Amino acid sequence: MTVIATAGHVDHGKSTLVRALTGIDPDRLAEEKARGLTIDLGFANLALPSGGELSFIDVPGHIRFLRNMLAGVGAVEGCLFVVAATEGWKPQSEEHLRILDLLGIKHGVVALTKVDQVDDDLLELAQLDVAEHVEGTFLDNAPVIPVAATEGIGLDDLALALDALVDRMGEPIDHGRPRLWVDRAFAPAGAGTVVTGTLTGGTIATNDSLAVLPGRHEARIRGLQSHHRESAEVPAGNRVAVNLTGVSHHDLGRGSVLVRAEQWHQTRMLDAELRVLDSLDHEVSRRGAYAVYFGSGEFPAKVRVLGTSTLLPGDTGNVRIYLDRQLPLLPGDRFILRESGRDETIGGGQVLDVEPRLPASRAKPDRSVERLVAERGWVRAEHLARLVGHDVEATVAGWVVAPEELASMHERLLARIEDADALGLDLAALDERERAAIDSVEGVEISAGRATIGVPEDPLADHPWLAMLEADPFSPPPPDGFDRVEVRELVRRGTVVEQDGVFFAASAVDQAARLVAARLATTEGITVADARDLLGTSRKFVLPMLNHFDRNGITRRRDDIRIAGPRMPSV
Ligand SMILES: Nc1nc2c(ncn2[C@@H]2O[C@H](COP(=O)(O)OP(=O)(O)O)[C@@H](O)[C@H]2O)c(=O)[nH]1
Ligand SMILES: [Mg+2]
Repeated sequence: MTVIATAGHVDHGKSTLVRALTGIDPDRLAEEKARGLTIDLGFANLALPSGGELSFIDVPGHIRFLRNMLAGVGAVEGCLFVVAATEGWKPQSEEHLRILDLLGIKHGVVALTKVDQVDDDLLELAQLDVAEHVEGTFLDNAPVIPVAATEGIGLDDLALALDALVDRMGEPIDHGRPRLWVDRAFAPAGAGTVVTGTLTGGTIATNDSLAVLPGRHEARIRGLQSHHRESAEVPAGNRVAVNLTGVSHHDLGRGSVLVRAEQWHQTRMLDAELRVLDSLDHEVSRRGAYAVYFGSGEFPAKVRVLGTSTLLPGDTGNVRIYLDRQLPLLPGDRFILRESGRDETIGGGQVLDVEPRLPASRAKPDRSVERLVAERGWVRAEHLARLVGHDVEATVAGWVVAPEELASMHERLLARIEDADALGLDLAALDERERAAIDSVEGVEISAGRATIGVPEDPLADHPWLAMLEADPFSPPPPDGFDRVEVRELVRRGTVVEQDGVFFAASAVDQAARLVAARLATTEGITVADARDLLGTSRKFVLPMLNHFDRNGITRRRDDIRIAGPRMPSV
């Protein structure tokens, strides 16, 4: 479903046209009905000839209510632009067109109203007037449909043109990051808090928990309505009424915004591209109290021009905007900038960077992801996604890294691996970024929590102590002077056997077992003294050896002799 806004000068017939098309009077308020004047936003749905549905946000044309108009157009992508044939182009025709243009709205239909009040010549003049004023804008090639709402003239043609408009606008974008700018909040009896707005960016569903911003409130969706129908979920691009629990209607209102907190970066400072209106009669410098309009909201702001010190009418330049509260914004978000004091529209544009890192004097904002990464060196992929509004593939485990940062990290890690002892670099000694990057060091091998380059040579192969043990198998030397870590590792591997504080080469144990087995083949048992003589060693060594045999079932002890155990090697 598609949402569009009306636009155009006051009294040109916007509300009358919406009512004639939809049967719904968008002027809801008693004061509006009494004065015949739109003050605040109105809403109505149209069943299109094709079977689709279109929602209108009807905006006031009177200059005094421009901020309400801005709240209505902040989240739409198309418009029904109304010009009365009787009056032709008027100041708010111009201002509304400029605003829609600055907001990046690309699609529209022009209704030339009150044609029952003009003759053919005047109608032709009005058509030329419109054509001249929309030239070079997004309405340049838009259809212009003559209508008289009060007489029912042209309404079918307009409905067809709106159908084609909806086609041209295409499907609303859904990037899984719903955002609902609130345009109304109220508390109907017995229903908690209800807000309405235009949903963009993603789907919301009942029971979703949403952050209510600005502020710290969390609310849960108890019920959802779109086009006056209850639904369990509502996709992007729809008008929606949301029944919320957990938040009072006093805590939110027009300009509040509902999002999933974890998906958005909330910012008070942003860099943006600003297009200054041609028609402005002064330059834009740093002074002045500004109001910036995002979505349905109006927010006080300070502005600093980046690069040059001032922007002239018609210029496009970059500015840093300082808000007085945090908003969930993204690059590409459109805004209008007005000067509060003079009550005039300065211009508008789009957000470039929601988390500027460089001081204003050096900032050169644009929308590239590469710049964001380059300015940070290292940025968590999930944080970057919040800064750009879409997922970015991580360079190394969970991080997006600038190429030159990663290269220098690799160099540092390589040097540390080369400096490490033969077992390799202990991963426990690395910080988080180093650990994330170590996998991608060229040629690295990770094993048992250590990093080496290439398959590590076994530092224990041909160990000198092992050679000494083998050289004197039954009177082995102690490991004095050898690295304790290496000694422990040799025992762990079973290359060396430890018993009662004495270390034997495993091969010595095997050899001794075979000698004892051979002797026990000829006699029932041997004493310690027999074994000592058999191995040609002393009690100091033969006792641990026999104890090792007992423990491993090679021999069994019976009083003072050893007899064959179940694991005695066969001879
Ligand atoms: N004769 C005639 N009057 C119209 C037509 N459309 C609107 N009007 C009248 O113009 C006045 C302003 O209309 P309204 O819809 O309130 O204008 P808005 O301010 O643009 O919303 C009302 O008195 C309408 O009855 C039309 O097509 N023909
Ligand atoms: Mg109106």
